Amino acid sequence: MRIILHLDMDAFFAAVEERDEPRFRGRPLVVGADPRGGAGRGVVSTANYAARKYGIKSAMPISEAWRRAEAARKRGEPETVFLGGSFKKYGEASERIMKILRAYTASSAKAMAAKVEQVSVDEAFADVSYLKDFKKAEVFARKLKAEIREKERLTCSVGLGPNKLIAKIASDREKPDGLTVVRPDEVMGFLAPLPIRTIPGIGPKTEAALTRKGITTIAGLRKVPIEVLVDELGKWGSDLYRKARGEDDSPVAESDEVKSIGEQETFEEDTKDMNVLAARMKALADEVHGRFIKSGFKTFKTVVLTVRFSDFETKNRAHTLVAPAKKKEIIEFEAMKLLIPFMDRRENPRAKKVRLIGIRVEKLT
Ligand code: TTP
Ligand code: MG
Repeated sequence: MRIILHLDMDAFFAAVEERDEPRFRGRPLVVGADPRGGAGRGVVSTANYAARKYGIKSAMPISEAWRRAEAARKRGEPETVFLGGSFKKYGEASERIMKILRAYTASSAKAMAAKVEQVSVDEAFADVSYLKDFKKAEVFARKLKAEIREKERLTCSVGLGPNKLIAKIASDREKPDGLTVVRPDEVMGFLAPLPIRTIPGIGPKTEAALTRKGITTIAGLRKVPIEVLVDELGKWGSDLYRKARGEDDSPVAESDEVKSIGEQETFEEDTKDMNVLAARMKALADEVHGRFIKSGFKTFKTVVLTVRFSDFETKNRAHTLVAPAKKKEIIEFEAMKLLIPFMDRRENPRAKKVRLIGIRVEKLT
């Protein structure tokens, strides 16, 4: 039996601001673009729970958030604080939290098999199967939460389940400061009443397609035969069929477990300028190749590109060559090919700026 833990910080950026600025505490707070009195462009990064009561949420246009905050103020409710955000600070807090999670997971007895996978700035999975039972895992999760609260003075929500899918859905159920445990025999009942969009991967498109058929809950989704889902949605349909039943065997992948050589660069200023990006790519490919040569490895077979947008959303794209290679030009060429879709709607539909790019080579011999 596996026991997977998913940790997600509560209203992360906003919580860091509240922590560091006592006069903001308890007030509705929005981190995002400058609202410019309602004329601002750009979006909300996040809102704390007080601001969410006004209907303000991540990715909403900042002008809309401003309107809602103003409407609340005119109703006599507390005024909302708008902040541009200090991403360096969030990044540092994130690093310290991930360190706590890693140290904590590794310091427990028999933790040799424990693995931690960071998936975003405020979110990570840990495989704690070595704890053997859910009761112990629950005690572990409580201590972990207490440690983060004490050391970092921030709250998080944790989900425990038999796989990543269930752990992830569970951590979101009792936010903020939640702890949700879903044992293997509880999985089907836990999922049944939840709305279909709770399943990671169901975006607005799939949701709309299913709602048109009258399917709104996961229990409802389970009534659809697999052939119908595959017909409608292709391969994703069969994934969905399994997810509706709480099945997921994807491993918690320790990111530095893979032998790889890589470099990354955070830009002074976020950019969408292809010329700037291409120039930095070339420099990175150079550095990576230099380290590859020094490493003593003879060939690589996979080139991986990491792109982090200004809102910290991070994507990795990899290409594995048909034959092992050793030339710098191959790294450069393959990384560029992977970067191009980030310049348009394919990988960047909201035309976000890029904060960081990274290149790494893997499958070294
Ligand atoms: P989330 O974990 O999605 O949100 P959250 O931590 O603010 O709130 P919750 O309590 O619901 O988990 O994202 C983590 C941080 O990533 C968030 O604080 C800000 C940033 N972010 C953006 O900048 N833009 C976005 O669209 C989202 C979803 C998040
Ligand atoms: Mg969060």
